Amino acid sequence: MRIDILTIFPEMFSGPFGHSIVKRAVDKGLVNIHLHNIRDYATNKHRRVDDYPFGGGAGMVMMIQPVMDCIEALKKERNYNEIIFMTPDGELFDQPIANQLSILENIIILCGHYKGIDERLREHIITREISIGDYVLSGGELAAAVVTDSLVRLIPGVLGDETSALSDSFQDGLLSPPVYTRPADYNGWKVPDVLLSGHDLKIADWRHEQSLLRTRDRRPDLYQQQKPDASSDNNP
Ligand code: 6GU
Repeated sequence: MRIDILTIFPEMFSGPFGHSIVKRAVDKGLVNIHLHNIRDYATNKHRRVDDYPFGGGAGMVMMIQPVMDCIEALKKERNYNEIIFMTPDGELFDQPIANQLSILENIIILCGHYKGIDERLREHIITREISIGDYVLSGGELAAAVVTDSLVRLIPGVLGDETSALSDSFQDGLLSPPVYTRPADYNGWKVPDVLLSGHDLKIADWRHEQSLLRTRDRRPDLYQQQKPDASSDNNP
């Protein structure tokens, strides 16, 4: 998978992409992440990428020209499956969207700033608009880093078997069960006996039950969407 990120702050990505799983995936060649500074494509004298809004009002608007020239240059080299614009009025990002995007070959992610981008970019060139939640960030960079991280960990080979993304919270519509490590007794704080039992089937049952309880208590909205459990079909 190749991800091209268009931003006026490429340095903001060195933290999130320079560590842990994303860095390992890049180093292993499982994903290619390219950062493009939109300002490098501005042709005007002061390399401006924003201008005043027609009709007046507060805030600046990201101009068409530098964004368009950057995207056109990329599209000359390869086809893109999606050109995504990060924006708080986009579709709410979730695990199913992450799964969809993670199987694509080439995507562009455009990070917005200022008051927004010229609407004509959204009409004519953007294919998908994504928000990461109902709150406002100063720009699309942090949101793009969140989306990229969630995609990269789904690419086959990025995670080992022991950390398989299949066991992540949300992957089956449920929250993950609690986990414990040594010591089994920390000054009287004990690990549930079943986890020390060595009984794999009982442990799997306990974890599933904990997932259900957690989801019911913390995310009733997700719990409601659960398919009825086959084992309770015959219950009165
Ligand atoms: Cl994608 N951008 C900005 N600026 N704010 C956000 C967002 C994106 N998603 C949630 N808030």
